[in-house]
Amino acid sequence: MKALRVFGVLLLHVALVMSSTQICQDVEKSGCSIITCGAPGKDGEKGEKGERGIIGLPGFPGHPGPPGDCKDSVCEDLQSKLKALEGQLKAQQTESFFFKGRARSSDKIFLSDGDQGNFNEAKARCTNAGGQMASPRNSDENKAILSINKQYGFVSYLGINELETPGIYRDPSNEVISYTNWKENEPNNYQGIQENCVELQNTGKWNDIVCEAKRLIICEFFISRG
Ligand code: MFB
Ligand code: CA
Repeated sequence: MKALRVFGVLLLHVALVMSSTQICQDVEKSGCSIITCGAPGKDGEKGEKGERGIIGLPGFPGHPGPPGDCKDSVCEDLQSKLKALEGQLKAQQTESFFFKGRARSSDKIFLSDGDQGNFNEAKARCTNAGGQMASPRNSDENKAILSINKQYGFVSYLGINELETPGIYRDPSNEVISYTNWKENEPNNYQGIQENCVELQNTGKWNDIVCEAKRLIICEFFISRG
């Protein structure tokens, strides 16, 4: 816009110079001697401010704005539903990412983030999370824990151990266990080495192992029935 105005002023100036030259030549032709034609004189004083010009051309269209300028209630309804669905999808994606290893029994929930560790690491993880290492008390719980093994494709630790009294297996609260699901010929303290901890193999059967072995960490949390 500014460039256009500057150009216009320049054009006007050229036109004026040309017309004054024309007048000068015309006078010369008519033999008039009053006006002497020489080099152009100094610029005159700045004139008064001119009148406001005509309105300029419209500008280019702007960048597209954010979507969402609905024109009717149908659009508004769809838009709010879409927004809600997007929120739900995001929440579910987050949930399935963090809780892939999840299973339930009547009064327990079993959780695993897929990490592996030795017995002490597993025990610390689960107690720090407010639970304890998964310790099946019946075949239902054993199945639930097994389902997590299969989700990750790893063999898991159980909280059951004979650390306190060799030959006597206890759960994390130090109770002597009643339910067992040992594999054939287990527990065996293989090759005369004390295997004080227990793994849940992917057949669902138990095997005693050394507590330094790394296995899938699965924790259990009691669900209060109200
Ligand atoms: C043994 C088992 C032991 C080890 C070993 C590799 O069975 O009892 O705990 O897992 O396999 C032969
Ligand atoms: Ca064994």
